[in-house]
Amino acid sequence: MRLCFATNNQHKFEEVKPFLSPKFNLLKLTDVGCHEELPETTGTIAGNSKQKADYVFNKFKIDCFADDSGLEVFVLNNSPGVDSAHYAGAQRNHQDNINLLLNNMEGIDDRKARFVTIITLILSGKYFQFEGVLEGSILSEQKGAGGFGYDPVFLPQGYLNTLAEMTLEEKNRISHRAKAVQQLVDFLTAA
Ligand code: ITT
Repeated sequence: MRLCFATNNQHKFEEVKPFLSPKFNLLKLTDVGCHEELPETTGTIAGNSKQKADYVFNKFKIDCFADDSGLEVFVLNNSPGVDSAHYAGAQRNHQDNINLLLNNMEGIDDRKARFVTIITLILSGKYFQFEGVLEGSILSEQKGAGGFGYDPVFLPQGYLNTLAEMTLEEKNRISHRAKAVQQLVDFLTAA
């Protein structure tokens, strides 16, 4: 089955690939001729996930899925949430985002946070959504050089290492994205 992963985020692609290959023929956006940014303007994670998949399905007429994810920090009213990628501005810089988050949380004891991923699959014109959540907390300084985004400051509940200190395989055993993708794979396998 040819299935396009509608993302311009190479890290997401690398995390998701092991779940789908070689059983499914996973295509990148560039493989289907898409070289542009995808629209993300709905204001919600579920909405943006559907919007990105919609864009690719309508323009390139291919079965596809999109992942929209965000970091929700309890004490910050669940921000950055849907704005996670551009929390510190339109430059969409991971280090700037982390710096702003740590500044906003300076002196705050309640560090509870969670990652959320919502995947939207469009298969033969039908829509399906899958959600994954990873609970944890925000450290006061960065640890580790792996992963991407907020991984260096995110400590999963029950673990001693941040997501950035884990290998891709370790992150894929527990992550929000892995949980959503596993549901996607189970659905596709049963379909
Ligand atoms: P696409 O829309 O092209 O898929 P993107 O990076 O813009 O790529 P999102 O809109 O879902 O993806 O942005 C989510 C942001 O949340 C992302 O840029 C990171 O800053 C952060 N994020 C998402 N998943 C993450 C993860 O597993 N670890 C750390 N940060 C993550």
